[in-house]
Amino acid sequence: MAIETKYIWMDGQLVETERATVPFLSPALHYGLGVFEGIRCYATDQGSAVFRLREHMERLALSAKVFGYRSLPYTVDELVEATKATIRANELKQCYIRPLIYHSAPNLGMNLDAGEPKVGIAAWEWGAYLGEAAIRQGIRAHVASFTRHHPNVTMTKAKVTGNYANSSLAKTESLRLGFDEAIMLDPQGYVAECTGENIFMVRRGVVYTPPLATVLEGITRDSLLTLAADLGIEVVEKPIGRDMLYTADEVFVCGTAAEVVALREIDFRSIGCGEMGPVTHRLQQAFFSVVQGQHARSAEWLDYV
Ligand code: PPE
Repeated sequence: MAIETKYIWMDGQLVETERATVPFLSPALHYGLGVFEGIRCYATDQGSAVFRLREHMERLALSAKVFGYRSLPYTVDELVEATKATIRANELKQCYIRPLIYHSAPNLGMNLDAGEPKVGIAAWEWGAYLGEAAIRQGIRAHVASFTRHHPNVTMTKAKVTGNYANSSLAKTESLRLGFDEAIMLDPQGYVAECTGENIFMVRRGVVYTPPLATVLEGITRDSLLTLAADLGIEVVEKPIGRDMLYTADEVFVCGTAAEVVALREIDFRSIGCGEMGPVTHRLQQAFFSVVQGQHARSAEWLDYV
């Protein structure tokens, strides 16, 4: 189904979607030169609220810095306000938000200094990323034959558009093999992350997740670590081998688009009892309670539109 949205914010103006276009001869398109964010806005009893909006826009600015831009045409505060204006203009109660900084230049070329960053923000209704059933029942994953980025090849802290060719290779392979998602190993062979989610495992009540060196610093990941601490669940960040996933009691993934989803099977091995485990369930419930405005952390993490 095509994305339905009326207006897209393009460099300071709300433009009708049909007119929000980028030239074919754009270096962003040819070389994957851009950085982006994925953000969600939820309907709550007090109105629409964006989850950790400021942190997402701060990460966007940091992605641009890692990528090599020396300055941006907008401040984080301006991008926060532009996001809210986009949601209001499209009369959305809940939505997914996609800010994109893309490289624009008079000529094709890879030198960032020969062009300038342009900014767009789109918002549209986007349901459960891995399907409604995934949230309740979990999904089946495989370990991808493609390796996740080496931090000195294409860095993992920046959400660079071109980096997602790597995710696309793994995701397409996974779906063609009949799985729902791909687990990617880092260049050393340790578990890194999925194509668009961070990964966790649970063993004897303790939650383990790979350290940040080779994965995206996920905002949902950070939120779950905080919620786990609030619930008195111990969390350890350490390198994880793929067989540690096979022998875990529970494995789950999280991300803005995916939210919190259990992996009930990996590489044809059922994980734990083969369905969402109790720790995953507690964290998933806490997460949804936060984004629906019903949790002690809601006030801190929700930004009302
Ligand atoms: N790792 C990767 C590689 C990643 O792309 C995401 C977000 C995460 C971890 C989780 O980060 P966070 O959203 O801050 O918790 N993936 C975004 C894009 C997904 C897409 O298909 O596009 C997202 O979830 O919005």
